[in-house]
Amino acid sequence: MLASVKAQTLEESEVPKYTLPALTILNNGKDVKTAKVWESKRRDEIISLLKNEMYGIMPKKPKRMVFKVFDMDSTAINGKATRKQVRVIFDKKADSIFMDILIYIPNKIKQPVPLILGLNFAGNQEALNDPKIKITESWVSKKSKGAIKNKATEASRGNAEDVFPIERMIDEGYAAATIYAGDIDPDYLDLNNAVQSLYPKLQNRKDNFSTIGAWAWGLSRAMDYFEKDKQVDEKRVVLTGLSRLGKAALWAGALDQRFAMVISTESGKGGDALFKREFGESVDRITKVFPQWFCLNFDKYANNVSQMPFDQHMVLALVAPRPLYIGTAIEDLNEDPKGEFLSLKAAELVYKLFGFNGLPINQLPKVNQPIQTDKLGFHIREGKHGITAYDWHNYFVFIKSRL
Ligand code: GTR
Repeated sequence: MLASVKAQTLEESEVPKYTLPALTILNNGKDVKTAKVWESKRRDEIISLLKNEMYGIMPKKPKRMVFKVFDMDSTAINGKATRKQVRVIFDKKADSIFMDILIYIPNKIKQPVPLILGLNFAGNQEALNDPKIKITESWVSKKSKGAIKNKATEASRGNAEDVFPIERMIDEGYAAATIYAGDIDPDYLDLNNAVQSLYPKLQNRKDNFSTIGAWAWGLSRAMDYFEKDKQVDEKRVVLTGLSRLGKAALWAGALDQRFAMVISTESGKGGDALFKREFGESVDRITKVFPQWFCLNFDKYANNVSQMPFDQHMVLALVAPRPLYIGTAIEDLNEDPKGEFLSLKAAELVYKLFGFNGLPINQLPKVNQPIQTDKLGFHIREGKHGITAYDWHNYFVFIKSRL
């Protein structure tokens, strides 16, 4: 049984007074006045704070990693695309630990093509109703549609076509790639299994990389592959993610500057929303319901949010000066839409250091009124937690003029 969880605030009037940790003051107390000092000094300070206290430290790029293209078919999606499936074995001496990248590349484009990447919740076979996609053999949640005893089945093919619209991406001239998050690290409490088992020296450390950290690490390994794939323009890779996978996309995009753009949908606490508002999902809940997501050091903030020396505006600021879009929904109170907006609003300071615009407003915008500046995007749509055609419409507008 789960230990009792502190009640969650859904009343704006109960939001405590808080001060966000400063983005542009160095640990030695000096102001960061230029993008150069941000890049050369403050960025690293913030990254080590977030690694130590929240997401865990991360291993470097593995030396013995191998990529095996085990499927290639130029007749996919009615001849519009080439499907590739690539197995990434992180360490050739431990080949039972791998992730499979599913990639579709538009056939009409002959030069290296920009790509949209996102993790998926229950196996690559969910991404498109294409019988040639390998069904994941990794653990999947029992809640996944079609899962039997934590294994994916044929019944799950194409379940998530709306979440990550591959055919639309192909039609718009982008390659699409997806990876099952659970190939990298299954979403249950075991901080030493899957990819973490490759790094025994990190085990039992309070700053060992967590599940969200592992997913982010896996996204960077996908980028290692794209750098080698001549059909992909690795300088134009957009990272996307919904909800917990948005948390991972943001963290990967924050750390790995090879990603050209990040789009996060309703990633909430541990993603784009401010913890210090203490509105919606609490740190107490997230550390008890999902103890695998963050490193053990993070648990000490469960009922101690005011003492946190960091908050999520720092993660967003690390994406600067690259384009960043946050999408949310009015009924998704668990993720705290206002806290998602205010987090982006706080992060704009760093975009301004680089000479780019901040958001033209100070308050959460009205529903269905998207804002797009030179580098930032935000919308709050009507409806519940999830991702809709409306979200994707706005993302494509943003991507087209900024990638
Ligand atoms: C919820 C969790 C959120 C969000 C979401 C999801 O239960 O409270 O932080 O990540 O799951 O991933 O669907």
